Amino acid sequence: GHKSIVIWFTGLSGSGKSSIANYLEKILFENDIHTCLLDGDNIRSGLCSDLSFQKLDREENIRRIGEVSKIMLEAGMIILVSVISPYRYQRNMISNILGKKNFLEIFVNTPIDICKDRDPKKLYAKAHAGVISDFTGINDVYEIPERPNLLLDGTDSLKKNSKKLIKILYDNNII
Ligand code: GGZ
Repeated sequence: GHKSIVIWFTGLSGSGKSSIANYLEKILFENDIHTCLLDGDNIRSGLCSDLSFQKLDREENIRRIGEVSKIMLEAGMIILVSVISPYRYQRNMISNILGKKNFLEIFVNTPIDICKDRDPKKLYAKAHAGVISDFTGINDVYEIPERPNLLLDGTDSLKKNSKKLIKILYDNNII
């Protein structure tokens, strides 16, 4: 058996949050651990398709994802959340709502120049060209976590980062 927890990945677009979350989910699944993955990119095409990237809408996006996480937590799952979640106060608020012992803040720290080089959807290029306004890290804020439960280097291998995640889950008696 395992305990339930919310593993909250925060970081810039292109930092590698979703790749790491997907990789971890696969490992957990192979070990018969039930998970649920909430990915900003997917959620924004469904549950939050009415929302923009302006401050109030980002707050509403994160609020809803926090509430869904809470429901899933009560269902006993391990929830993997991958969203930029740029505002420190709001990440802290969700941690308090869920209870600190139920929430792991994972900061995927990748230098913005590397995110720009990766730019899989050419969003950084568009932001630079002024086609997209309010783009996180270019013309919108990202507040780095001050005391994340775990700091990952987004340029490290998925294998290395997933090992650190498995360790923190083990150390916290989750798995
Ligand atoms: C940031 C944007 C923007 C703007 C579109 N700013 O890397 P992606 O492409 O695939 O995932 C990003 C996703 C961010 O959604 P989140 O729900 O995680 O953001 S937040 O927590 O701030 O609400 C990115 C894409 O949407 N995207 N426009 N202006 N990211």
